[in-house]
Amino acid sequence: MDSARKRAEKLRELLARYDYEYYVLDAPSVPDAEYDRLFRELQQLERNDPSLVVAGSPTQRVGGAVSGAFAAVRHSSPMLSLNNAFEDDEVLAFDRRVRERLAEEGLPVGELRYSAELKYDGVAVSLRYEHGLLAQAATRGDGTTGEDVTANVRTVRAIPLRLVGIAPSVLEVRGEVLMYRRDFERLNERQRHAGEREFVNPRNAAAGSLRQLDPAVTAARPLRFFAYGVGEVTGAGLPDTHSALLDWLARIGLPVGAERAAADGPQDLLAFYRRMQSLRPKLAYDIDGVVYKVERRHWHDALGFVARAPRFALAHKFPAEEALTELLDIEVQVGRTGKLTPVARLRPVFVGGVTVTNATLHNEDEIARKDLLIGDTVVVRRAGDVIPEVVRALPERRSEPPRRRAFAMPRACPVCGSAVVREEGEADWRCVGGLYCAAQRKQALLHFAQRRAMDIEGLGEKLVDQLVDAGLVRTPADLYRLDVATLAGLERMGEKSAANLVEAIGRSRRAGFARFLFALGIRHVGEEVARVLAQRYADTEALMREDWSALAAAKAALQKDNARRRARGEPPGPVPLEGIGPEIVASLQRFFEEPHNRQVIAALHAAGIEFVREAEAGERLAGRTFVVTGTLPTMSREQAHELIRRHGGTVASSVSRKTDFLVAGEAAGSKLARASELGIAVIDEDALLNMTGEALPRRVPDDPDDPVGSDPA
Ligand code: 5U1
Repeated sequence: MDSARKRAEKLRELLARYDYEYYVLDAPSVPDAEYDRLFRELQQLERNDPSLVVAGSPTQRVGGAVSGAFAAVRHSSPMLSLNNAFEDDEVLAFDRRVRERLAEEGLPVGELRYSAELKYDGVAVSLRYEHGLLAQAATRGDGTTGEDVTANVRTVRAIPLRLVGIAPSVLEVRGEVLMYRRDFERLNERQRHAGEREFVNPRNAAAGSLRQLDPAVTAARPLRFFAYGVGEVTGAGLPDTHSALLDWLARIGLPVGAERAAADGPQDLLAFYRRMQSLRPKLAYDIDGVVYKVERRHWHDALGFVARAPRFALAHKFPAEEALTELLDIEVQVGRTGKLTPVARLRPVFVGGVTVTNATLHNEDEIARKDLLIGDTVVVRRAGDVIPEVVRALPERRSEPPRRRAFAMPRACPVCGSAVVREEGEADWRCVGGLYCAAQRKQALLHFAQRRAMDIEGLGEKLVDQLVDAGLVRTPADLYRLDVATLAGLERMGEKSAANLVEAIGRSRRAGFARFLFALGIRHVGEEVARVLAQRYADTEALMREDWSALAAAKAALQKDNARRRARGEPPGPVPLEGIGPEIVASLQRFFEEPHNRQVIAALHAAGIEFVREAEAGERLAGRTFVVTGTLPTMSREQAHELIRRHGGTVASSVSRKTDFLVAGEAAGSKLARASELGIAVIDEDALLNMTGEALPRRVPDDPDDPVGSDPA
């Protein structure tokens, strides 16, 4: 047998197995992108040599398999699939084809408009309503014949059993059944507790739930539905545009996605794509792209079909969020608080729109739980801006030793050789070297200098590496002794950048007290805790004088008293340092009692650090209350909140009469409506930045060991 024939056979075998896992078991072992890659490879082999095509080849079947557990349903009009585009050029080509075709048909191309909506990552179903009553529900199956899942669909509360108002004698609604991400997490938690199989992702959970043999099980699963089209319609005229059709479906009681737009041409379509791509991580459910459709429905037939996909529509897919690669090695990084983090070194792989080479593995338990061996083929996921993660290994693709080996946590710090300890009840190992450990020193300096802390522009990783390795800087206080001549002698530092850095360090001497406290890197003291502390204590002296044990005891007594008051229906009394629990208090005590830390603080004061009242650091927004909603063009919601607070403003979560400004971005919803109702000023991101007098904010690079502001150490 020649090698192409052998390869085709292997591919058919693999694809058949993956089809079975996906459609019958609802438990795929490989990402969709891997399936697509193998599928395309087989298609190519068959194109090159048509004698390789066999009747049972997966390329000869469109869509999924039918498991046989449910009765077959022949769709009265086929459930079509969509042509896919991945690149902007393909969208332009789609638009050109549509225009050419309309012109050939003698239709007024100048009146062409599109509608754009989300491509839900769920399970396609067809709902048949007869005289307004849900009569049958079927999965897509192979597009011609699906499975009868009526009994199960009847338990989905998002799907009306009876339509509202006048309904056609027959109406087939096409749409997607899906599961919200948070419902999926909860379901998997329940599955875990019950010792049952967990689902790989919300789509598979939705598919598995829909295809339960016992409808009572489906009923207990939180499924949702979004309608996006119609099949057979008898006994009614429908609106002529796709947008109006969706509005009509919503009016008769069917859930329709809110994220939609009308578009005049491909540039509008691409703008919608980009907006939805940035909205994607914030949506409650998974989407895998957007769908464009020609607005005028009576032009759809004129445009015709290619195979089973209509020419009037196009799916513009987002880059795959999961891909396969090889786990080359597991290295250990030491963070600011000494935490040892295993990091996966990966064969570079393009996923979620970027090339990923590393992913944090969090701790040794995580590696054991995922049963990862160095040398394994692993699934890597990168969703939105979330840091990449290794989801699981594919044991069936396991290589032989010596490439495959188990990971063991080092018994000494890989940077300074100090002992490492894992305290009871903790998941992490820590180096006990403290500031003796160069890795901890470097991370502490980077934390001190970051924008949200002392904001020393230009003090980046490469420079900190050199300063620590050359012994020029041991603690943050040493930074204030650096001069231009010393800095200019370092690699990649000219006179000019050295002078700029010295100036930035100098500027940081006047800091807000909360920022300074955050900058010290006290365990468990993120920005919010630092703000609370800065309200109660005027300076570091006051913190060093505090009797933390007495404070902890007083807090515990007051909290007990408040619990009694609440039980009596009385209002609770004030508790000092509200929201700061015993763990944080203990950490403050440890930090401020440690002689080395007291020395560093004294040295910082000797270097000229002086505190400005936080409001002085920026009081342009003082006394004003802001609510932020929608997707802002450059800032995350958290960054906008931080900016407002930094300038003395107050952030609220809902719009009320007390709100002064609503900062609204793309897809602002009910808050925008409420603000207009109340006559509250609505501003955009630019206006907010102008009010603060700040230039566009710089993004802080993520440190997987040390998410800014949350201090997980
Ligand atoms: N939003 C949306 N998803 N989706 C999937 N619209 C849409 N249209 C589809 C499919 C398969 O097919 C049309 C041809 C009706």
